Amino acid sequence: MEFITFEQKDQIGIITINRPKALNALNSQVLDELNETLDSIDLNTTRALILTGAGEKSFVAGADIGEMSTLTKAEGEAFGKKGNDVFRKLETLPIPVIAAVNGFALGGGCEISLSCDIRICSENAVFGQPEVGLGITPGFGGTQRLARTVGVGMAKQMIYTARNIKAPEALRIGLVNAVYPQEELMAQAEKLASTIAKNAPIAVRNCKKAINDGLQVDMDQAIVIEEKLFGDCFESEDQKYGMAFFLDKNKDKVKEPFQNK
Ligand code: DAK
Repeated sequence: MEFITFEQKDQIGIITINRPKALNALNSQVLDELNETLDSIDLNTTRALILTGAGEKSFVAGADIGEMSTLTKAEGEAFGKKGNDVFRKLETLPIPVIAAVNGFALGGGCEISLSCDIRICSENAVFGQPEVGLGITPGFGGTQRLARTVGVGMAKQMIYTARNIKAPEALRIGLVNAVYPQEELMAQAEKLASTIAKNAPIAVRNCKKAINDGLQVDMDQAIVIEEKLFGDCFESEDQKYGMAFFLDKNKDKVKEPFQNK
């Protein structure tokens, strides 16, 4: 792989988009490599994933404008499909994904962070959807996921004005959950991922699926989705162990790791 690195740290996987000369912009090769990397993750051992960008300046500065500039209509559609398929794969990955946004997250960069479950960022992070200033619409789900995350009014303002926002504003509007000094960002992302990884993995996965799938349908259907995924947990050994541990009155007992069974 030329532009993607993958590191396995116990139960946490870390994907780094590594194309710093172009501020980690997404060209076709980056998208292909990201797709391949997502396919290769061992979901039996990996319980949370972190996505970040190489360097201290940029998370992802968007889709590659140089590559896009000469596309024909058909090529533009193919590029858009490639991006959308990878972003959707990230969004529907069974395990939680944390975006550790370490700088610019513009256009496709903001959109890829929105495909992750949770966003945290460094103090120098900048978010925005500059597409209308380039003569295009956001094409990797920005018109859809931004509105679902920060609300319709704020998403429309960001997209129509193409104005970038800094980390404190991203925090205020709920685009990120927390802001950290750059040097603490990855440690904080790993701490968050470890906290998630300690919980029962089947239950965590079912929560992700219940939230994501439930948001696509009305409340009557959404609670049925939740009921089914709740019921499924009772077929797991982790549910039996987790509840038995709580009910056991022996004060000296030590909680064992969940087995993902
Ligand atoms: N693409 C390609 N190269 C990029 C890039 C990008 N998005 N962003 C930066 N670079 C490159 C620069 O060209 C420069 O390369 P060299 O000149 O050194 O070879 C290098 O990275 C460093 O950038 P700067 O010299 O510009 O660095 P500065 O600190 O001065 O400025 C910046 C940083 C992030 C403010 C600036 O680079 C910038 O404004 N970049 C562009 C940000 C942007 O507009 N991003 C959104 C791209 S549009 C669709 C599918 C997808 C999309 C749309 C539709 N369909 C399916 C319909 C997605 C669209 C986008 O993401």
